[in-house]
Amino acid sequence: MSECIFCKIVRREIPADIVYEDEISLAFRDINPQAPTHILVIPKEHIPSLVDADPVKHEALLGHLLLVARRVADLEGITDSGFRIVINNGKDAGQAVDHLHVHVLGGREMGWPPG
Ligand code: DGP
Repeated sequence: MSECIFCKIVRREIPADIVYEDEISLAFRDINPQAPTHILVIPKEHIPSLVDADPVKHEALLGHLLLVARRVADLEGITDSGFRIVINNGKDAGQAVDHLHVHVLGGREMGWPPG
């Protein structure tokens, strides 16, 4: 059984504030929010990071995650004001959890470029 913290959330072994779920994805509030809305959208399948996604096998899954992110933004009421989608990949990007996740951030104005 995987020791991955997000796999444990998928299996309900540790709690999370889940806002959306379907057969292949789960969305829950980030434990350390960087904006009024900060939600993580993950595949239920353990894929360590974006570069580990298979170009053929995971093509539809990656599209699905983005569409779920859009849906979550709708559920949170931040579609009109705007929101940001972030995928951190690897050390320099600050990826801390080795389970592919899409950050959905909104509810405040954001700067560019990101830090
Ligand atoms: P990243 O730096 O892209 O790997 O972002 C990982 C995010 O995961 C970070 O913003 C904090 C969040 N996180 C880490 N552990 C937990 C947890 O146990 N529960 C929840 N809800 N979020 C977590």
